Amino acid sequence: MLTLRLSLLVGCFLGLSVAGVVPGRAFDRFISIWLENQDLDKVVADDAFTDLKRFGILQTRYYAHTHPSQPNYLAAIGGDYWGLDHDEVVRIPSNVSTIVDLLEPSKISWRGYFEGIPGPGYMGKASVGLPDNQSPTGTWDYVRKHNPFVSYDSVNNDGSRLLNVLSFDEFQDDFAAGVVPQFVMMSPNMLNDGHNTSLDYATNWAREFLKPLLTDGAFAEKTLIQLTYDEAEDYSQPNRIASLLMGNAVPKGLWGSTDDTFYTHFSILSTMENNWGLPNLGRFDVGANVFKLVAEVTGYTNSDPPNVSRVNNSVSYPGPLNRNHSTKLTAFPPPNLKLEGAGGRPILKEIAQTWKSASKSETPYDGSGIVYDGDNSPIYRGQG
Ligand SMILES: *[C@@H]1O[C@H](CO)[C@@H](O)[C@H](O)[C@H]1NC(C)=O
Ligand SMILES: *[C@@H]1O[C@H](CO)[C@@H](O)[C@H](O)[C@H]1NC(C)=O
Ligand SMILES: *[C@@H]1O[C@H](CO)[C@@H](O)[C@H](O)[C@H]1NC(C)=O
Ligand SMILES: *[C@@H]1O[C@H](CO)[C@@H](O)[C@H](O)[C@H]1NC(C)=O
Ligand SMILES: CC(=O)N[C@H]1CO[C@H](CO)[C@@H](O)[C@@H]1O
Repeated sequence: MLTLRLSLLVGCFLGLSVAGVVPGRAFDRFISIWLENQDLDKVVADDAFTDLKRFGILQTRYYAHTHPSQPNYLAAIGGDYWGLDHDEVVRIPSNVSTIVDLLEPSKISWRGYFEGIPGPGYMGKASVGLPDNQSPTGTWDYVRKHNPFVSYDSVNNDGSRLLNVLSFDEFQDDFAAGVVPQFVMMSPNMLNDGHNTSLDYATNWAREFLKPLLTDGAFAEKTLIQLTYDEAEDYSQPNRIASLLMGNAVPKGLWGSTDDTFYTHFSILSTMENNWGLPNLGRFDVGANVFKLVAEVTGYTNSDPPNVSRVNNSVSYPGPLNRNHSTKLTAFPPPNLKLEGAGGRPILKEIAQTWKSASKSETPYDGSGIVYDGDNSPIYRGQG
């Protein structure tokens, strides 16, 4: 009798907690955790990373977009980095959409968590963390350049969206309460992410941080956890980074395996679109390969970009945020309104509406998956 009552109670509780979770085709939640500035070959030789690798899929052909950090973070949620080649404060106009615009109409919850951010939606360039939050030198350990959300006016002009840009303390609260949102991007502070420390400092931090997230029953829903790097360290080599997929959405049979599909941070967007059948942004999200463990479930076909042997991604291509005047373009390019993305859907209706007047304008986005960099600039063509 007591057992029955208990299980009824548990049933009710679970019923409540999962209400509102939008099921995905291969996972119900995605958490991407970003470390800083390491080359793939060094990361895979590291002890703590090797330890974690036993619980996940190592993506061996994952390329960051450019140097330095900031454009890589922006690319992962916006489908472009607009030629950005620096880490200073930037603002991207409100008519440029992000993953947030794709998730919200589908009622998929999201949050960004940034260690040491002094308050929700904080827009300052940097901040000293709280005393209990590791700031031994009293120097900056939260930095805006590792938080892409607040640079998009479509997020920072909207108070309710800013309230989703929180600290690691709030992540721990959400985790304890079983209410971590369905799309999460998080950056540790400048010490824990390895920026001001070292490769093994960051991987040891990551191993400790991930332990509770990887235990059985840590999440009630299928959760995919990505541990990735913003960019490689060596600017003279192609920008190849390590990315590891873990969590209870990874079948045990794939633990310790590798995935040799070609990816960039735009693949985060195409993977979300594919998993939840979302519309697209009409930018470089369209044509980016979908994480293989998802593509295999949905039947999505990945392919290498046509110029794969030339991919270098060490210098930013031209764009409105480039400070190199010879490669500066003035306008943010219009999205291509006519592409179908990995979600099997056209561009988001609201984006098409906003950019209607530019529907005849040329755009660099053609859905081909070609990778561009400073030595291989995007080509503007008619939409179609
Ligand atoms: C990290 O290094 C930067 C310089 O690259 C410095 O401005 C900042 O104060 C340092 N932060 C910490 C927490 O050491
Ligand atoms: C990649 O680009 C950088 C910067 O232009 C250059 O120094 C380097 O030689 C290139 N590497 C390769 C392998 O092409
Ligand atoms: C600026 O762009 C030009 C043309 O692409 C290139 O040759 C030059 O190396 C760039 N300078 C810097 C500082 O990136
Ligand atoms: C998008 O916003 C920019 C900056 O405010 C503006 O210059 C441009 O005309 C806008 N484009 C469209 C199609 O709304
Ligand atoms: C199809 C395509 O974009 N090819 C490009 C691949 O990259 C090289 C140089 O990086 C370009 O010269 C090609 O045009």
